Amino acid sequence: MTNPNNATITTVHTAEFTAGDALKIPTLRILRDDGSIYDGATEPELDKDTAIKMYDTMVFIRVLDERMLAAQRQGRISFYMQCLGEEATTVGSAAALDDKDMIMAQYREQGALRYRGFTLEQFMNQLFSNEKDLGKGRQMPVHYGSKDIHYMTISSPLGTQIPQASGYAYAQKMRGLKNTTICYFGEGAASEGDFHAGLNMAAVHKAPVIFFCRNNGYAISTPANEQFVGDGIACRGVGYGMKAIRVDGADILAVYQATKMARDYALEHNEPILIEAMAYRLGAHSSSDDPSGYRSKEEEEKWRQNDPISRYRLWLIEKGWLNEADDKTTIDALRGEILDALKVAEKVAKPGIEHLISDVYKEPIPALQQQLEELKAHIRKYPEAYPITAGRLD
Ligand SMILES: Cc1ncc(C[n+]2csc(CCOP(=O)(O)OP(=O)(O)O)c2C)c(N)n1
Repeated sequence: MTNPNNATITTVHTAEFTAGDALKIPTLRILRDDGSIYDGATEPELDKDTAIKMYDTMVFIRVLDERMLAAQRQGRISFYMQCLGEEATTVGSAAALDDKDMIMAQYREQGALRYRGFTLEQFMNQLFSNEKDLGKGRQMPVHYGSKDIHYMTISSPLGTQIPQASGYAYAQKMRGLKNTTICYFGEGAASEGDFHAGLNMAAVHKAPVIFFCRNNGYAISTPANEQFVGDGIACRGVGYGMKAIRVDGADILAVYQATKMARDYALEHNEPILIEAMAYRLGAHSSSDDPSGYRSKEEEEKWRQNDPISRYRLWLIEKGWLNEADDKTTIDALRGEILDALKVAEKVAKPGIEHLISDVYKEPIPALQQQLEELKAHIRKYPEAYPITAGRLD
C-alpha cells in the first residue's frame, strides 16, 4: 500500500492512536550561559567582522529600545515595541542570509532590519512619522519597511505576511533567483488561519521560504500553554511535510547555524523549512501593555538570567574579539548618538496631507482626490482640532 504521495506506508493490525505529542522536537544549543561551547557542539564558521557586526547590532537595538520606550513615556512618540530578550533570534537569523533575501517580518524584528543596514535616522524618521519617513507617516510607529534593503513593510493584522512569503518565495523560484524569503512571526500568529494556509501552500508548491517562529511564551497576555497543546510550533511544520528545527532563541550561535543550514537546504531543494526559536518576551508586549497584570516578577527574573547579549559577549571576550572596556565606551557613545538623532527627527515637519493618497495608484483616482478635498474642507472648518495640519494646506 502507498499513501497519497506514493510513499510506501507501514501497516499495523491492532488499533492504536498516535499520541498528539508523539513528535517531541529537541532544541539545538551551542553556547552555554557562561559563553563556553556545549560538549559535542561545534561553533558555526563565523569570521570576526561578522561576529562583531552581530554583537553591535544586538547592542544597538537594545539601546534603541530603552531610549524609545522612554521617549514614548515622555509623550514624544505615540507607541513603541521592544524586542528585549529576543535580540539573538532576529540578529542571528538575519546574519545567516544573503543581503538580497527577502524579509517579511511581524513587528518585533528590529534586529533583522538593523543588521540589513536600516540607519538610525531611518528608524527615527519612521518612529516620528515625519516627512523623511520612507512610509510618509502613514503607518503606526515600528511598522518599518525598506525596498532598498528587501524588507517588506510591516502589516498590523497578524499572520498576513505568512502566505505572502510563500507566494514571494514561489516567485523567486519561478524566476530562477538564488534567493530565499524569511518570514518571521510569533507563536501567537501561528494560531491564525494564514499560518496554516501559508505553510501548506509553500510545502505543496515547493517554495524556498524559511518560516521563523519566535516562540516568546506570550501573545500579549495569553501564555503559550493557553494558545496550544502538544509540542509547540516546530512539529506543525513536520505535519505539513517540511523539515523543521527548534533552537534556543537566546543562543545566537544556534540561531545562526540553524538559519544557515535552512537557507542552504531551501535553495538546494526548493523546499520550505520551519525554525522555532524558544525565547521569552522580557518586556511588555508594547508600550500600551502592562505585563504585571498577567505574570510574576519572579518569572521575569528567571528569564533575565538568560540574557542573549551577555552570553554572546562572554564568548566574544573569550575569543579575544571583544574587550570589556571598549565595549562600555561604545554603549555610552551609542546612547548619545541615539538621543541626538531623536532630537533631530522630532523637529522634522510631518508629511503633507496629499500623501494620504499617494503611492496607491500611479495617479490618484478621482474618488480619492475628491475624498482628499473633502478632508481639507473639514480641516479648514475645524482648524483647532488639527493643529499640525491646518496651517499647511495648499
Ligand atoms: C488578525 C489580528 N488579530 C489580533 C491582533 C491583535 N494582536 C496584535 S499582536 C498580538 C499578539 C501576537 O503574539 P505573537 O504572534 O506571539 O507575537 P509577539 O508579540 O509575542 O512577538 C495580537 C493578538 C492583530 N494585530 N491581528
